[in-house]
Amino acid sequence: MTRTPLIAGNWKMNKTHLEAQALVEDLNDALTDHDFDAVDVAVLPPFVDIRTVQTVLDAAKSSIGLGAQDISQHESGAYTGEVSAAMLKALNVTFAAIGHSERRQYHGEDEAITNAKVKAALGAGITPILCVGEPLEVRQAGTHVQHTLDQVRGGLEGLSGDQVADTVIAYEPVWAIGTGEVATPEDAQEVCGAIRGLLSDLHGDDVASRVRVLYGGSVKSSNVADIMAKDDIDGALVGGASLKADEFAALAGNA
Ligand code: G2H
Repeated sequence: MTRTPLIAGNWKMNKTHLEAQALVEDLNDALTDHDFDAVDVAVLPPFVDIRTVQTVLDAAKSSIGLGAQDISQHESGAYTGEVSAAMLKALNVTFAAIGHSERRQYHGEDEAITNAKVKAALGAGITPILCVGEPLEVRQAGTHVQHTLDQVRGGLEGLSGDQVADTVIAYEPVWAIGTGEVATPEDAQEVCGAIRGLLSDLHGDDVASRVRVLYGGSVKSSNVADIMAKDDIDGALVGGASLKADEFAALAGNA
């Protein structure tokens, strides 16, 4: 099975709506010659910027995909501050990051929550990007593979094989996030390969071969090619390097 790589830019809590407008316009221009059949590109702006970014992408008939950085597990109602899958879907959002390590660390998101959010996204036709990965102390203890696979198992609990095939999994070792300390391609492949192995055990080779597994953590235009040369790595979830149009376009071009 050939998987189309995905480069997704997680803007985190950066850019006002006017800054977001400028960034996505510049990015769309910078990607004029990009082959979107070969490599998918998406941006994940803050919630308040999504409408603005959608308007720019629609007007330009852009092939850049639109994602959210989070999604509510609830359908609607008295959940102050939450944004539902239906609201995102109505803005042409096609991806939602779920269980990013910053959500796990600062908002207490555990497997029950990530699992409910994955189901909410899939229920609305939004592709979940389930983020998993170990903190430094777990890596140092040598239990990083088990730790990460437990997060995958928990996040995908109760899904059918077809639903699993519609998800994206992003392996982001916490010690490599925003630190400039990128995992070696071999480190990343060890865990991404183990994730695909788990998917195969749970749902068979066909499903496992359809799931895109991304690496995230200090990915830049200069290191993306080495990381993606590995068999089980199908793209990248990019933070800091997605905030400059030229750098992110170069990164997508090198993917
Ligand atoms: C990991 C990544 C994006 P950065 O959080 O999800 O961020 O590329 O800045 O390490």
